[in-house]
Amino acid sequence: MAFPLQHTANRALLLCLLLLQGVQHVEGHYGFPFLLKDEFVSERWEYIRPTTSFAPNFDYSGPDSMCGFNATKAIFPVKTFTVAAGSTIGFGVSDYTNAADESKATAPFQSHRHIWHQGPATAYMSKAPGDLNDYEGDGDWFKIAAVGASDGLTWDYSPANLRHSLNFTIPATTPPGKYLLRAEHFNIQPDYKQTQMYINCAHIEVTGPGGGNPGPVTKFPGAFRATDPGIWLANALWYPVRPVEELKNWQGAGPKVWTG
Ligand SMILES: *[C@@H]1O[C@H](CO)[C@@H](O)[C@H](O)[C@H]1NC(C)=O
Ligand SMILES: *[C@@H]1O[C@H](CO)[C@@H](O)[C@H](O)[C@H]1NC(C)=O
Ligand SMILES: [Cu+2]
Repeated sequence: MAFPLQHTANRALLLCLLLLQGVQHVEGHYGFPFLLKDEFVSERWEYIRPTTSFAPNFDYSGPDSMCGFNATKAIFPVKTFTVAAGSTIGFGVSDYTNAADESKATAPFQSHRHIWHQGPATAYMSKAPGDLNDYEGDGDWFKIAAVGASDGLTWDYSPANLRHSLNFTIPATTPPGKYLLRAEHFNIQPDYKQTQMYINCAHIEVTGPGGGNPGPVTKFPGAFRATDPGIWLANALWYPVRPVEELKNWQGAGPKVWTG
């Protein structure tokens, strides 16, 4: 569940959503086990490196900050999705299943599900020297997206917008090769070390002419800390949100976005 403070402030919205959707959504946590591209919808854990839990991740500086819980190594091999540089792919959301270990769940994508918490999203990429299933993500990472609040009022990814996926565009000049693509949604909190992270990584092979020189680069763990501006916002906004440039121009922590 989210934190009581937020639930108090969000009670009207929450009640409204629960009434609309029945009671399945009482838990609020989620993961991104599906890969979406145009009309294509993957199976669960077909291209996404499995994680064992969809609980909120507070491990900002540990190994699980890379690709989620127990995903430093591939728990089991997944396929690599081929995508042309310049195109957009999505990470489809799933609520908790009833599996004790989420990597064992098999239920298909449900497009009426949506990302439950409000907050920004980021994406990073790291090129694998060989097979992605053998890659532990210890190479360089660069950031390709930071999605905040484009209207300066509400996070683009908020329950009110009923988004079923996090969508990111692979920069057009990304050098061809095999990459871990790390997607992250934050439930930003005003309290130190209370921001929730929801992270998954896809295995992708980028095709195209390349030509870009991605950077600046960073490492996982280590790209950002719980204390960094943008991870913990002392003035984090609840509903109703107010317009502040800080929110509109949210860039998150970690390196600057490389757009190719
Ligand atoms: C995200 O991408 C998926 C798959 O291409 C698409 O179905 C969905 O409409 C996209 N969402 C947004 C908000 O663009
Ligand atoms: C990570 O995997 C271990 C071993 O399977 C398991 O005991 C632990 O609960 C997992 N961690 C999470 C957060 O799911
Ligand atoms: Cu929650």
